[in-house]
Amino acid sequence: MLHRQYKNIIIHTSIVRFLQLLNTTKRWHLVSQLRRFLSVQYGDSALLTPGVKSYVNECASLCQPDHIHLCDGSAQESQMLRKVMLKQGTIIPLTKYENCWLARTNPEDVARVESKTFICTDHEEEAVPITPSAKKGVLGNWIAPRDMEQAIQERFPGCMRGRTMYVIPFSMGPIGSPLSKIGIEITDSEYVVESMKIMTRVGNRVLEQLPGDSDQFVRCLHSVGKPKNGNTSVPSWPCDPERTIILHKPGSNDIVSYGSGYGGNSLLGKKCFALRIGSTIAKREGWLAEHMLILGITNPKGKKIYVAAAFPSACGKTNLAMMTPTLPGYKVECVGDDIAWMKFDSQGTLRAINPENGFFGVAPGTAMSTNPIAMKTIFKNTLFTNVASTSDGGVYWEGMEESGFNNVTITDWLGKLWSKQAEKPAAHPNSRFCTPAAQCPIIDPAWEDPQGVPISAILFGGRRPKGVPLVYEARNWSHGVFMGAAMRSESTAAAEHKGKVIMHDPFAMRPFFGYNFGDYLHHWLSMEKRGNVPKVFHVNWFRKGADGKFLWPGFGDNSRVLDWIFRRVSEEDCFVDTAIGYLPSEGALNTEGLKQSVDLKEMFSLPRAFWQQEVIDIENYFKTQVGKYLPKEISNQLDELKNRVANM
Ligand code: GTP
Ligand code: SPV
Ligand code: MN
Repeated sequence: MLHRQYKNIIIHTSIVRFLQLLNTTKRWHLVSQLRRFLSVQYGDSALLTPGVKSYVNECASLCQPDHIHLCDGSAQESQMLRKVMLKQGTIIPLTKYENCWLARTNPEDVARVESKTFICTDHEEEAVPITPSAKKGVLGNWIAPRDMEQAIQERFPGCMRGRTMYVIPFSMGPIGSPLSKIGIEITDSEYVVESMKIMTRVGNRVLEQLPGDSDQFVRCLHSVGKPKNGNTSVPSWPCDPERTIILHKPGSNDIVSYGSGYGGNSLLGKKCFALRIGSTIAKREGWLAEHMLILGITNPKGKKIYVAAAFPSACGKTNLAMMTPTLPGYKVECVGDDIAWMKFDSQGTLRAINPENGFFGVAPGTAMSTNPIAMKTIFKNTLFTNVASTSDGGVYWEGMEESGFNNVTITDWLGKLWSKQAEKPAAHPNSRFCTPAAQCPIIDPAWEDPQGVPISAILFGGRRPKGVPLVYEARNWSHGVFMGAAMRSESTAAAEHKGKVIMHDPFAMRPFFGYNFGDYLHHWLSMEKRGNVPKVFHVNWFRKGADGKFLWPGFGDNSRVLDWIFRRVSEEDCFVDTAIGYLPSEGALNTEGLKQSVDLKEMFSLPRAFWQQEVIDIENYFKTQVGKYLPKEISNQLDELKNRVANM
């Protein structure tokens, strides 16, 4: 209806460039004259700065879309895009709830593809450690500028023919915050537009933040792509899994993503911008961009602290960020569930913002018994992906059994009728909800504070079925940085890994580093000189007993661990010194009112053989993966741990 040929915007841009040479009044007059015969597209191109305009032109001439749509972030626009998606069969309405929708993807496009994700720098070692012993590094993939250009030229020319190109101006972080950054995502997916409108702040307000004469935005080009043979096997979810590629060029703040419409592959503000490009900006500017949730916790005395926690994908960030404490008198409030940008203020306090505006959370396992707050958040204005649906217009996934579902039929994520006897899960293990953060009933009052919230503790954690205790504290900052570097976790469905293996995932950032991990460690260590560094802890909700069951009930009971951390932040003497760090002293973990009996002795035991092997594995990992880039402080920490473990 409101569309205009893409060619027009190119003509339009040259005219606007000319107009910029004129004074404001003359310009305004001419622009309004021009708009009269050029306005066939959606949105107001006069709002674009010259930098944005030339980026849009560049992308349009490369991708050759039929139409260009400049997103204004409005509800009317969403209505229009939903109509398009309904017609294409990309989404179906979930009539049981208010303004909720379900998307089913091409089954070949269900998770981030780490093996096809690259960082492009002139020299390889700027992006990844190069070590003689590593056949292939696992701390990221490097691509040469020439090869990146070739990859683009092989995929993008004409890839949007027959489609509309959407231009999404978005802010990571509250609009106008000194900690926020702006991006422009170009995409040919309505699903991406609607998801970005939930996950980030989108619209004209964002453009107003860009100074007219500068290019200070991250350039994010995305196309779902077209397979070489022209066949889109699932027309409602076009993609090109064979040629999917996700490219980042930190030097020019460029992200280029082709072939996938899913999550972190296509919602480019998230992992691509806020972490990969973000970490390089943060390094340059002296702050931290991390894969961390942020929560506020108030103790029974009314004292409040904020903590940030890094767990790998699908290891419990959303659940912890929204937890309902089982310990009486405690209150948890949520600032963010996935990403933290942290910077010291002029007083030397580490302050964090959540750059996102929504939650892209794992659906399976989310239930009233585990995460009631998420359940109270997600049943309005939410876009679900790859969950199962019910015949009464609702959703279903593994973990929701407790809510009944006896009088309905269930259709699985592939669109097939499903029964509880089926061997395969109804929802894809990486199925997700995409929901506005503001709807969360325990969203923190300061979650959009432009100054960020003060961070008192940093937690690292992962899925460690064996040997790693529920919680322990680092002896000092360098030891804490070492703990982050030595993190390991069982693989999950959030990426393309097969089977359950214990993988090294330093800082929960392994798939998200934008630059050499050795330099990243130096940067972390340098934080101690920049301000008052928080205490560092390691947590593990996932230790299993001999029966193969979790030793710890987790979820709301994790408040007991937060309570101990809170007391340690307040310098309470409630710890014992051990080989691996400070553990809660006998009786220090509050277990009053625990609903199940917990084998505390087993949960806090430090098996000597396990830790001896752990130290060897860490040493081996550092040697083969980080090599000469490993800071001396970190290898010293490893030596000290090794000595302590030897004397355990
Ligand atoms: P990403 O969004 O991929 O970064 O994941 P996340 O870190 O936010 O993980 P999330 O909170 O979505 O949890 C993933 C899975 O872990 C879900 O199936 C949860 O039910 C499960 N989980 C979370 N917390 C706990 C816990 O304390 N104990 C146990 N046993 N499982 C948990
Ligand atoms: C993760 O995998 O850590 C996620 C989901 O948060 S995605 O946005 O796909 O990266
Ligand atoms: Mn994540």
